Amino acid sequence: MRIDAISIFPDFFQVLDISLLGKAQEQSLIQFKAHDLRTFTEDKHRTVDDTPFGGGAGMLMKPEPWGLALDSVLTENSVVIFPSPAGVPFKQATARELSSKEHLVFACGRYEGIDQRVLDYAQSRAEVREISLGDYVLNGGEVAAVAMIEAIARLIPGVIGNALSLDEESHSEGLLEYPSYTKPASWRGMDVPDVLLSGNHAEIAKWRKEQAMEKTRRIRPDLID
Ligand code: 6GU
Repeated sequence: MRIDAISIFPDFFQVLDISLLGKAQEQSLIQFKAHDLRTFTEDKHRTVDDTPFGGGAGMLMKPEPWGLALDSVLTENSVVIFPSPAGVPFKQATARELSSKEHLVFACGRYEGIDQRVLDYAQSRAEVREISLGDYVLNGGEVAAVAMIEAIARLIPGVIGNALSLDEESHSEGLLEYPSYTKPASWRGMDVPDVLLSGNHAEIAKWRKEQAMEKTRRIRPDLID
C-alpha cells in the first residue's frame, strides 16, 4: 500500500518510522511519504491560509496549494481522507476496509479547516472520505491521521507478525477484550484467576467470553445490541 500525507507539519509523521510500521516501510509493505503543503505555495511568504468569506473567527486553508499538492500525488486508484471532527466516525470496520486500498492520501488541515472547493475537487478526481476520530477537537488532522494510519496499516498482511492476534483483539468481535495475565501467578497478594491455570481450554474460552461481555456491558453498553 502507498500512503501519502499532505500537511504543513510533515514532521508529525516521523513516528511512523518507529516500531512495526517502520519495519513495514523497510520491507516495502507500506510506502509512506509526508509532503509539506508549503512547497506547493507560489508566493514569497509561502501562505497557506486566508480569512473566510462571509466573516467569522479564524483562518481557513486556501485552495491553490492544496490543488497543486493533490495533483502531485493522486493516481487512478487513490482514496483521499480528510481528517475532521465533522467527519464520519472512524471504526475498526473503517480501518479494515481502507486496509485493502491501493493508495491512501491523508489531507491534513489546520486552522478552522480547508476551503470546501478542495474537497469538491478531490471528489472529482478520487474517492473521498471525511473521517473523525471522535467527538473532541484536535488542533489539526496530523495526529488523527497518524492514529488512522496505524490502525489501517497493521491490518495489511505481513505488517504484524502474529496474524492470529488480530482476530482475537478488542473490537474485532464487537466486544472489549477480556483481562489477561502473565507470570508470576501471584504478585503483591493478587492471584491470577484459577481457571487460567487449569489447562481446561473450553473453560478458559468460556471465562474469557463472560469477562469480555461483562466488561463491555459495564463500560461500553452501546456496543451490545
Ligand atoms: Cl480526524 N481531526 C481533527 N482536527 N480533530 C479531530 C478529529 C480529526 N477527530 C476528532 N477530533
